[in-house]
Amino acid sequence: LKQKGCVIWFTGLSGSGKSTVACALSQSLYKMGKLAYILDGDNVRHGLNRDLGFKAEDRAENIRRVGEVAKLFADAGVICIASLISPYRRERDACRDILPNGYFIEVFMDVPLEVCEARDAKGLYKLARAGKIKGFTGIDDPYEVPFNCEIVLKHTGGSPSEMAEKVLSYLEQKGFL
Ligand code: GGZ
Repeated sequence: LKQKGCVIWFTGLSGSGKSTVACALSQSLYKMGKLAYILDGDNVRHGLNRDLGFKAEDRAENIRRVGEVAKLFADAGVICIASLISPYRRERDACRDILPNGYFIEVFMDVPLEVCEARDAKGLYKLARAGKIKGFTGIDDPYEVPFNCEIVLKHTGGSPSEMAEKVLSYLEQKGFL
């Protein structure tokens, strides 16, 4: 295997398109013959992190564990794509800090709450507004915008595959492809 692994870390609100773009990215990488793997908050929470909920310390632990697993994948030469709300700057930075310089690529899905809420694919915002889900990110739980991320994707920035394209050209430019 002649592949340099790295971690591509998608962060943003629920409904901001993290998983969709992550999926488009992984498909493009697959077509290029690159080994990529997605660690999705929603999925990981069914297995590795099934003991964790959504209170602050659980989210922090969720981020930490996914960061450690992502590092293992990257060490093994895989392009690991993490897709978690990961609302805390400190925990995201801690994930960055366990990787060599340049190997942690933070992608911020910069989508306004109004847009995410209007999408409401799973009806979770509606439940949160009704008070049926407590501590929902963006409604009554914090999201800390990144200060130093490598890539910012806005909802006005094109289709999911066009956004994935931006990440691909970044990877290309940095010698990961
Ligand atoms: C935020 C929640 C919550 C609360 C359930 N707050 O859009 P989804 O449904 O599929 O993705 C969200 C997912 C968030 O899990 P993460 O592991 O990415 O979160 S974190 O990084 O903060 O640990 C959402 C659903 O779980 N969900 N309850 N209270 N999102």
